Amino acid sequence: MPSRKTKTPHSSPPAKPPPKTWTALSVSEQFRTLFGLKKLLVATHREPVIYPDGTREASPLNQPKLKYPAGGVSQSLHRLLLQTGGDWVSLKSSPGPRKLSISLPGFPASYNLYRLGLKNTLESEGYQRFANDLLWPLFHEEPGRIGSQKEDFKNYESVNKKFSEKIAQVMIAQDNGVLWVHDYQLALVAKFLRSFGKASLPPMAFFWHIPWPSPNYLSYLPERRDLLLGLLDYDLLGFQTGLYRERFLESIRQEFSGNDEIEVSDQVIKKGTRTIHVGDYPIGVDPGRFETLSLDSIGLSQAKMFLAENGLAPEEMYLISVDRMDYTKGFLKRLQILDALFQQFPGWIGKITLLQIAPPTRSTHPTYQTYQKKVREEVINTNNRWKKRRWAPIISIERTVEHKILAPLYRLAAGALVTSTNDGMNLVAKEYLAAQKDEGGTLFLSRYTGAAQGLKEAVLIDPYNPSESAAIISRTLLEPPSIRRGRNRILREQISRNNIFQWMGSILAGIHDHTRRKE
Ligand code: ADQ
Repeated sequence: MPSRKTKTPHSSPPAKPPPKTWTALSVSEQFRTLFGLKKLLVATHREPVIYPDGTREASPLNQPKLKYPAGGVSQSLHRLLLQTGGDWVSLKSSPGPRKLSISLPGFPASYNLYRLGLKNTLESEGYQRFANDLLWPLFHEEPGRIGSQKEDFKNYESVNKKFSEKIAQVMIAQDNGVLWVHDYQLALVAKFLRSFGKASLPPMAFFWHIPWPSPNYLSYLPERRDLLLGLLDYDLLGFQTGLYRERFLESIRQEFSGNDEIEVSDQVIKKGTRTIHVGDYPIGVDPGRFETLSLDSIGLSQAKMFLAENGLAPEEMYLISVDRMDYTKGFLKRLQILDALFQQFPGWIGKITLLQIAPPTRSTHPTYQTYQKKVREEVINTNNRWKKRRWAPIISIERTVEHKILAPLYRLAAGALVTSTNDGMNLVAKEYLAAQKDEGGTLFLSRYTGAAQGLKEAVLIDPYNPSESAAIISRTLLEPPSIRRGRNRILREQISRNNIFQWMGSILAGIHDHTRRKE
């Protein structure tokens, strides 16, 4: 007879029919219905807070003011845990203590953040290299950018193991009802947790945020079987789209074709006595939050000030692009599209500007240094090629911009230019739509994003075909407003329905169903 502590929620009812529109509150209510008093445990590579530099250690009388990074996912999970309470394990990347209790005024609960410090620099560098110099380019189908070294997998394993040890400690103390691990940096956490031989583990869900490539790309990865088997140690595997899920299943079929222990069907993999649910759960944004921010009068005047400071007059037409300066976001392709636009349709010269908000990312990596240098050079070249009196076609801002200013910047833009050459989903596309209450702006969306697989009404462009993309952009910008509005209405309806809370709610319901089926 299992102890009360280790029992899975036998008596919990099935999930209620899903609400029409999910909210943070409905997910947290659903969580309570499904998991009772048990707590959610989240694990991510990156932490959801930034502890301020130079602050003395916290004490009850000296609570430092935490900052929050701009990322869409971490901030949504953060808000969910502030509704439900829970625990979170991630790497420590700013000063401050190893454990923080996170609370915010206006939210009913708080959660514990356990911050894992890596003392061994070589190990930490190897882990990051395996994740960012091998898995990242490979899974974005860019094998030419692979820069990892042979021993890096050992370090990747070792850091995943440390995560698992910390998670196991937290589970003992907190009696968590479900573990939810995120992304390609932490694929092996479940494998190590199982290897510790604990009699009972909570159901373990995993979400893969980046694309799953065509199976032939996996052959570049010597450790592909370890990675795939590691993933099969989770109970639920979530992918952004049906295409990525199918490719994952195909990878398993190809890699383990002669293995009688592994049986693959559409949504389920059987491995010995275990069943692994494999689903597609397209991630969304919190559209209400972006819409409200985009309409806020203070934010709007700050955004107008921001435009003026950067040389854009209020009546000037601009396209916006917002992404980390990563090669997968297609910065060079974007500049080629702009070139083609001015070449093919000279009427746009002096009439439209690209506002590119692009904080550098992974800047210590040589691949990124070279890429970012090239982007900067090409921005200068494009500006020199097309500038006219005081006007230049690109304003490039290399820093993060708070969402309260970003949302009105989205709203004021004539369009958003998303040019990724491969992207798991792309939240910026959905944030842009959420900010179009006036329904006036156009999303120009790369066909190589997960978002394009769901947002069928969007104006799709092909970053590998600059001249066709330029023609589409020119034509669409000249369309009557009624056409743009009609299109946006459908797209906005879609992102409202498939919002971030729906994503969370369906994954939590999926992992709960898994537990029920096991009983
Ligand atoms: P990312 O590659 O980081 O995410 P994306 O989905 O576009 O890409 O999300 C970026 C987030 O960071 C957005 O919320 C955006 O607002 C914010 N952001 C980016 N640049 C910013 C800036 N300059 N200032 C402020 N905020 C900025 C990974 C995958 C994606 C997948 C997400 C979520 O690569 O494919 O969509 O995870 O699963």
